[in-house]
Amino acid sequence: MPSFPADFLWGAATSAYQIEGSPDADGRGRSIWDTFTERPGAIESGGDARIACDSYHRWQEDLDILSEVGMKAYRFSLAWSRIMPDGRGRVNPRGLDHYERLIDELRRRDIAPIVTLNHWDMPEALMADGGWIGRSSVDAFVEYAVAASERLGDRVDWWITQNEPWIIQLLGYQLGLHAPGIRDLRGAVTAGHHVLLAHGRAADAMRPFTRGRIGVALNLLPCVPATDSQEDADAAWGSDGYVNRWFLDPLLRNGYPDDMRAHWERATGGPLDDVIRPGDEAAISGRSDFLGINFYTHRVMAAAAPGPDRPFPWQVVGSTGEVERTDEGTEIVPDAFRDLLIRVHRDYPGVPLIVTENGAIFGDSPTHDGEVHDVRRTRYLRSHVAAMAEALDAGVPLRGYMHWSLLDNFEWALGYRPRFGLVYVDFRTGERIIKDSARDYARIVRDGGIVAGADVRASQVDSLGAFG
Ligand code: IFM
Repeated sequence: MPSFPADFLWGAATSAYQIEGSPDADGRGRSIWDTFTERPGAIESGGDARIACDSYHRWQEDLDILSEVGMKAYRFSLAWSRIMPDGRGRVNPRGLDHYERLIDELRRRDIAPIVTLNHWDMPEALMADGGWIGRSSVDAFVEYAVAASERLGDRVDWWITQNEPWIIQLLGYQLGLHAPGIRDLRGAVTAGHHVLLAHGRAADAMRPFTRGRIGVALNLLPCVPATDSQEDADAAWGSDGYVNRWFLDPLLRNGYPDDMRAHWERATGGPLDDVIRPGDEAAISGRSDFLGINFYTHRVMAAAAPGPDRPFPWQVVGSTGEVERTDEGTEIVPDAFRDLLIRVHRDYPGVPLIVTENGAIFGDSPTHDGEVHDVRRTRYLRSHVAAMAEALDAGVPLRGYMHWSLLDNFEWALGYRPRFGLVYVDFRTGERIIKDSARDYARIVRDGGIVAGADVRASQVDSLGAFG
């Protein structure tokens, strides 16, 4: 019996800021990323996303590619500041027109739209109240979610309110490496809480306008101890609280985990009662029809003393020995992916799962024949599809898989150097070239999984160049 159900949502993902460009088109307002990219040194090589993949203009070409490789779903995000240019109040109909056209065309092609509301590009105007640190951000997000679902709710079956709350909290507000570039530990945990609260409140507010399912995409990282010691086991569990359970528990249980709350309160110098107010946890819990999982790698953890740059008693040490890695050095661990899917289902039963991102940086570019023979991405994709098949066989209610990303794109603070795409983008011309990995993915989709006999050994993948 095949592991993947016939209606499995095979697809690819992007986000507005990373691909669209056209920051001034059709009444778009300024976003926090427009401001952040202007900060000297914020973006590697000083790049910005004024053009990116030019998908605001070339979206039909992107959809042609999705059709050509047989995708069943496309995850993309709405640019918040195209719809609410001032953050609150005025809705910009031209922003909604754009996404309505995109969604209608996807549906005409029988490709399911999976629509993310906040993939990090908050309107700059909301920074007047502290961005996500300000509690009023929750109401602003609800206004936006209502505007989007009022117009688009009848044609979207899958909504993702928030993408990667932990990354917003960590990189945006704790380390200042992403927009809005704030470094404030208590501000970070506050921001993360408001992101979750905004999910819960927005989900309630959207229901009258849509029968689509509403979820959140969490980037989950299995945390494993570096050694057999009890100290490292504690470090791994603590890190799991920081990265995973701090978000899973309030969304899919009844509130924040006590152990991590104690860590946060110790590190930020006091109780969080003024941040996590009575009723907040009840407003977050039980509002998710599905969980989106973004998976890239794991964290190998060791105990460590807290210090000025280490708020919690653990540190990431990485694996020793031979481990397969991406071009960025990220460990490739498909078994951890399978185990994570099984664990989430075991610990939070009854919630359908969609892999809303999974992918890797491999810098392949066109060779003499004009094609991109990205053998390692093909192998990566196959090994992760095999992991999902094992999870499905173990009973995990997995509904879909979105490869990150459809296109090489603007990788935030790292600029354009890291290439995540199934499709190569020449950033000077905007030309797209479908990589070998995308053609192999098309075959997996057509076959409904990896057919028997095809495994993930490098020697076999090496012969995949003939797919085209
Ligand atoms: O590009 C990002 C995406 O925006 C969010 N998840 C991780 C991806 C790769 O870093």
